[in-house]
Amino acid sequence: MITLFSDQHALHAPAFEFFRGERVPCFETPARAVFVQQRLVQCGHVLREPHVDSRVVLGQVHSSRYLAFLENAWDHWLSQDPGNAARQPFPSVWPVRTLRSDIEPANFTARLGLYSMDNGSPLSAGTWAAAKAGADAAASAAALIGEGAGAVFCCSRPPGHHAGADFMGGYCFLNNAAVAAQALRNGGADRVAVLDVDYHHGNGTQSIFYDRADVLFASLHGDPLTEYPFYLGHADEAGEGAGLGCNLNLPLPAGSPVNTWFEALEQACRRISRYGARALVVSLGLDTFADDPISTFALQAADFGRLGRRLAALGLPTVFVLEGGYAAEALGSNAVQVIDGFEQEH
Ligand code: OKP
Ligand code: ZN
Repeated sequence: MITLFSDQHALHAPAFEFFRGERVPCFETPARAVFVQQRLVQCGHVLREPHVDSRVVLGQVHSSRYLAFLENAWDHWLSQDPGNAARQPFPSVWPVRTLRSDIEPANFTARLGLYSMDNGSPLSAGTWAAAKAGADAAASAAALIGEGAGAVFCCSRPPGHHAGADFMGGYCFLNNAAVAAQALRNGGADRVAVLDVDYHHGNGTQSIFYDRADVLFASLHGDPLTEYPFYLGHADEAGEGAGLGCNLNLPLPAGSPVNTWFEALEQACRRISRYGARALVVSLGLDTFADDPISTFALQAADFGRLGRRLAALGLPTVFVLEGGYAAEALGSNAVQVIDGFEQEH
């Protein structure tokens, strides 16, 4: 399988996030991608650099004012106070119900809140460059599929599936899976399915495509009643307008066993087949792993091979985009299990 990797990911390296009211080291670290990169190389995969600029596709899935804010956020932060170079910006106020989000405030913290769903998406100097390289990988993967590649794996970070059209959230800034799906549509695929197997619901991806019939979003994830992102991902969210019937959520109770997870995967796969997708994007979160420090599902290494084999059986050109997964040392082997399982069956 073609694998795409850019070392630009390492430019996104905030030091801490908030967890239970305290500053803790970030769970989403550069080491994550390095573990995957190293394992890919060890297993004989040849890594390529992204070669397509995602700028135009980004403008189709994100609002222009959000993109402008994100690209310039660090410079604006520094312009408040040069000492901010050693500090991390966090939002502290949000335009929730009754407040206006149509007017962009001049104040930096107010704008940061306008464009964030939580305080859990720390920025650093190189966030834009890293996130843009991930989006470029997604656009490149779609281009390679257009040229006849069977499958492409994007080894990128930060993840993307919580990022909506005009907000960051849950360690995510640019929605790489949405970029891949939109780029596949632009390349002529009539119908594209996005399957999100991350532990957390891909609220950003769902919302970007919610009113569209040309992109099916299917997700299995921890029940939002108890699991992040809490405010989206319920079973009754079926899509709206032209997109009604093109959204499938399979929330599972925290702590669900492996067989329950694979039953949900089976349902999602059958829905994708029935939809008649011409291409597949997989939001490949590996935080369903039993040893993940922030999640509660129970997959073991061999289960990731089984996942890869089931996805291959869909028989679709496939773009894999790395999302979450916080047992960093195990990420490489679990990612390669999926890839090798997929290739075995293809
Ligand atoms: C991102 B992905 C608050 C901690 C909660 C939310 C988890 C984001 C997961 N600081 N963080 O879907 O793996
Ligand atoms: Zn996750």
